[in-house]
Amino acid sequence: MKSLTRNWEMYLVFSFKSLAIISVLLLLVMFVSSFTDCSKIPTLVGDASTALKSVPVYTYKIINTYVHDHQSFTQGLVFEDGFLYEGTGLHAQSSLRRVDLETGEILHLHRLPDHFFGEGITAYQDKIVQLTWKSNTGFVYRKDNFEMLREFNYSTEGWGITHDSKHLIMSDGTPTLYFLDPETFEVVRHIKVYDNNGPVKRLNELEYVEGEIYANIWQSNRIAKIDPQIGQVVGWVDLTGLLMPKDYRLPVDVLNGIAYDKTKKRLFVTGKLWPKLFEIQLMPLPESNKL
Ligand SMILES: [Ca+2]
Repeated sequence: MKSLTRNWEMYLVFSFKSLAIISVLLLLVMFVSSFTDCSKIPTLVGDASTALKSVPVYTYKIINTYVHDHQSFTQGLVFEDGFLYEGTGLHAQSSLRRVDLETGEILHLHRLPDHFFGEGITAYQDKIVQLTWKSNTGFVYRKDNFEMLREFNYSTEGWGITHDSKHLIMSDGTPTLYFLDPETFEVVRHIKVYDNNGPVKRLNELEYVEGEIYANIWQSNRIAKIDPQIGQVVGWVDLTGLLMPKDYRLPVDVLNGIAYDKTKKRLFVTGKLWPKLFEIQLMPLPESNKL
């Protein structure tokens, strides 16, 4: 009888030990499982908590309105040394021009050969770089007299271009932005642009503004403010209504063209065939309107 009791006690102890071991194993499995799920988050997102935050939306206040050549199919826009520089598109109509901001007068004009469809431009040091749409060809000019210095090639379509002082930054209509060595034009890295709804396509004209990349989204009234390190959209600018109905007497195309005056911190925007160019100030919408 004593022996039976002893066996029963040993059985209970063994059962408790087994239960404890099984519990620990289960907890371990749950922990590893949760860790594995987290590791599936793309490294691109980096800080997942940041990615899930709502994105601020900005509207605008018009500070100044200027004349813009309504025959200019704007594909690239920069402000440099007190002048606007504009790259225009369409076959047989593409150009690079230096423009007086106040009057809209074209001060210097370079026409591209008819078979090129001009796209984005950027002013890098003492040069202007201009892309073309489907010719895989870019041009480098002297900034002061538009003398052609060289051509270069790229494998994608050419849409927008800007720079961060270290690299040229180029769009091709997809969610990808390419960072190019400004001397060799080799791609040194790229980012995929995304917001809380996924990849953001149709990135068009670009401008580097105070540590962020601004990008026109083709065929929309929106500009994305993009973190250049990870591609996350950190703000949306809604420019709906910028061009008034009375400005539509002549055919106009989409919003396109962002230029930033680094010295006076002025932001300029226009559109393809728009009769006006605007200096605007971004106005954050209330918290409740965040996306
Ligand atoms: Ca620009």
